[in-house]
Amino acid sequence: MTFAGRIKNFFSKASGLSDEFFEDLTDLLVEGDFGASEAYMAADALRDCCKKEKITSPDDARIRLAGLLEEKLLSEMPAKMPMAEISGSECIVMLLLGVNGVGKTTSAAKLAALFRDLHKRRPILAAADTFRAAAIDQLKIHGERLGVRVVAHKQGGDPAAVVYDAIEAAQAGGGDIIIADTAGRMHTKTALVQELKKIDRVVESRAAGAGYIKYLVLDATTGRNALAQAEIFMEAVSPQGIILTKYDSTAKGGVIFSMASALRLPVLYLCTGEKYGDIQQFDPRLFVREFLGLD
Ligand SMILES: Nc1nc2c(ncn2[C@@H]2O[C@H](COP(=O)(O)OP(=O)(O)OP(=O)(O)O)[C@@H](O)[C@H]2O)c(=O)[nH]1
Ligand SMILES: [Mg+2]
Repeated sequence: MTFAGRIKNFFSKASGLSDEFFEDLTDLLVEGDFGASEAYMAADALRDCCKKEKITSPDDARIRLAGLLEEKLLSEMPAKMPMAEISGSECIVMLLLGVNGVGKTTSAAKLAALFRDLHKRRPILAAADTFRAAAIDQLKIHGERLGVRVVAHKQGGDPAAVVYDAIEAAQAGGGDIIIADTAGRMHTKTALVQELKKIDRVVESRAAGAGYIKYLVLDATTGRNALAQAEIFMEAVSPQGIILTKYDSTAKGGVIFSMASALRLPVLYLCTGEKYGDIQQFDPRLFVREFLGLD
């Protein structure tokens, strides 16, 4: 049974809002990848609300919980959403960051398709993962399939130089949005951090005035480990938003609440498959309703 199905079951089978009900709800939220303290706080807040608002039926409590979780999600996200800030920019640079295998390259291709088709932009893909030869080829294949230009150097080349060239190509009239794939792994962590910082400096200096957004790509199936993975990137280049991938492969979404409170980063996109169209802008209200199995 899906996690949303279990939540639905839990509320529909509950006979009343007893202490045991709130304890079981806490456990269930933890199973859904909530952190223990977050689960406890959410159940506690629901208990207070139900008391104050004289809510007695579990069904009404579920709807109230949806409201509380949505409020929590919105209050913990930064007031200024990075997408809103950059959407009017003439030129946009997007950097995709994340550990290996999370879905950076696939997401870069999805964003290229999305920005071209929906936002009528002219994307350029930058193959700034020069660590593996296969990574460059993989991005080139996406570029061919999508009919999107890919700026690439040889394996082992300087990724910052790739991004530099992609910015030049855009400035020369070749495009208006640069989507850069980066390496998720290097020989050492220090090397990775230095490489990412260098790319960041190049964008800051070469694309001054352009909209610039750094996405942290996280794999939803890794649950709370995704938070630990985030640290190195938070330190290196301060990403402003999250692309959560492989949401189709997990029934749990509690980690999104932890991301909002622990990282104070908004989830901006949710990816739900391997096809180019499997990317959606994150909608907190819809997400909470799905998480709680509300139709
Ligand atoms: N089911 C599912 N699979 C995905 C999704 N996004 C990416 N994948 C798959 O995850 C695998 C890894 O994706 P990549 O895009 O190569 O990941 P990466 O972060 O670029 O990996 P490295 O270049 O090795 O660091 C591929 O098999 C993708 O097809 C998604 O939203 N859902
Ligand atoms: Mg890759």
